[in-house]
Amino acid sequence: TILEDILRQKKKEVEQLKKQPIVETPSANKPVQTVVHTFHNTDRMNIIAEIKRASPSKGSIDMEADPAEQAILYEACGAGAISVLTDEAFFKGSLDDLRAVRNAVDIPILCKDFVIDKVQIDHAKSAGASIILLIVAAMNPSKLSELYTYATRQGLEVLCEVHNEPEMETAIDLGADMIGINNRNLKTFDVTLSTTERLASMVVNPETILISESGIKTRDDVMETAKSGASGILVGETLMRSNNLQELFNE
Ligand code: IGP
Repeated sequence: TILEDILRQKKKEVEQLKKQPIVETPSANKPVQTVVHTFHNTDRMNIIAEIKRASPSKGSIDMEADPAEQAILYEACGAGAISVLTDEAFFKGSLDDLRAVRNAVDIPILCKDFVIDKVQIDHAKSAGASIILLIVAAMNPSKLSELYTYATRQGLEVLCEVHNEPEMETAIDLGADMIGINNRNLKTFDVTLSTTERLASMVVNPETILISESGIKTRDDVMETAKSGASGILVGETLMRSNNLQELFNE
């Protein structure tokens, strides 16, 4: 599967990363709000807007995008946070994109990558991320718990991503306070928003923040995820392709 291919590549990258010095971006020390706090205190749908140049399922989306400019637009439109795809091999992003975004805006930044080792967390934090993604399907529960604890102790927030019932069980057992439900099946690339409805219904703790991820295109899609219990949505492609962002956000 694509996830297996990506993880095989990541293991190699991690060995390289371990040899590289960690360079802290000055703006990485900017004080930022936690999304868990802000998302709890709004009535409207919270949007995590993604910088995404390309993807394995869609190929190139916007290779020429200027991450700083795009981030400034997102922030001006009212995004609650910005997600930056930093994987290079499959998504054509980089930690340099993340640094550029950190310099450009003051809202929280999610480092969107396939994290399997602490060293990636160190580099993400130094580049200015305040949230990291941990994909349940990418590792066993003990590794997940180790990385979760490590990130939290560094003062980072964690978005814990799930796609099916057993993964949701794992995320709940972990005590994750922010769970991302990925509507895209990473094996088939099929997208079904009903995934959000199905998995959201397993969460009983009202404090848990649910983010519906992938394939959100229209106002109806947003309504559907809200009805399922999502307090936030993660949107990439639709925003990257839009030339009228303000309109999309206002809808
Ligand atoms: C955004 P979309 O369909 O709006 O472009 O999807 C986001 O959910 C997607 O990029 C994503 C992702 C991931 C990418 C969700 N989980 C894990 C890489 C790794």
